[in-house]
Amino acid sequence: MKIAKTLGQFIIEKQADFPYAKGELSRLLRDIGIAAKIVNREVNKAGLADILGEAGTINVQGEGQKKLDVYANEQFISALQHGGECCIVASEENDECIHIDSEISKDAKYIVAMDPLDGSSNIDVNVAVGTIFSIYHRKSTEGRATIDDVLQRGTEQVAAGYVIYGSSTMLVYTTGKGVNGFTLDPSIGEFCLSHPDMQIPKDGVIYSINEGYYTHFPDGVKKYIKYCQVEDAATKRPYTSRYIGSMVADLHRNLIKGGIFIYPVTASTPKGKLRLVYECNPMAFIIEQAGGKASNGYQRILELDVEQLHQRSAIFIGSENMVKKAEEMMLCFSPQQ
Ligand code: P6P
Repeated sequence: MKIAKTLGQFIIEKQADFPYAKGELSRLLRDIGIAAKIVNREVNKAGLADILGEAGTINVQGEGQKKLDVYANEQFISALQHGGECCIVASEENDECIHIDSEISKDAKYIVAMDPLDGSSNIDVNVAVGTIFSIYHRKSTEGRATIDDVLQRGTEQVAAGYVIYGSSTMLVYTTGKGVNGFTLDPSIGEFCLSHPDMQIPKDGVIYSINEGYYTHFPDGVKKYIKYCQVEDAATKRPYTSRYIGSMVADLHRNLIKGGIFIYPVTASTPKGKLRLVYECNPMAFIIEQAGGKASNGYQRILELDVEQLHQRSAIFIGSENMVKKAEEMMLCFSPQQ
């Protein structure tokens, strides 16, 4: 029986893709993979261990932190602190960036921005959750890394990926040369290449949006939703509505099957809900590398100016032709102010 290539073997094999790297990015991706396996172990037994429920703390977003949120955040930060390749970490769970000043990291040149456990409100009901990460080179190699090293445009990403803790646990990532997916084989404790060269279909029949906020959506979004619901055999409409409420799970499904995910601005989230630095930018990098499209309804996500660590953005992301159609509706019915 042919053994699938492990994440570690694949990373080393692709080392040649980074002519200037001397293995640092490979080691950084390895460190993230290790933390993902540790978090996976706790997520998979969440119902058994005393790790469900509220941690009794509030994160910078003002959201109640689940115990697994806090645990996942600690595990990824620890892996990055001990791996020696990362000089500063930005996390959804922390108000400020975390500097890594250890001796082992003194020459570290990578920045990591992450959402350690996205969709955590779904943990207690056993719905798939995920980790999202984004990797940059530090802009200057002089002195200590600063917030300016973190606030870079999405186009500057060196790598991005996500882990989905679902019916199986997968790590999907890109370094700008396509997207590859690895499934965790618990029998050997390794992520194994299961989805080489992932491509999102140019068209899809799934639209993913929280229609509970319909009355608060911009007219362009309302028009697009109605477009999805109109009977038209030639374009395979009406489309199917699928919304898990876990960005990683919704986008992973659309990456494989085709589809569009929309989280627009609403009355209560006038700048959008999802965070640009550690949710929208990494997912946009991945989806574009898989042949899809990602915008805020008007501008390419990866080209948006990044001014604040926890800044939010609207996001229209997925199959290229579906995003283009939604953008047409936005241009027509909700022109950018
Ligand atoms: P709503 C989870 O809290 C999250 O950040 C994303 O994973 C998800 O897509 C979105 O929020 C769901 O938000 O308002 O539909 O519950």
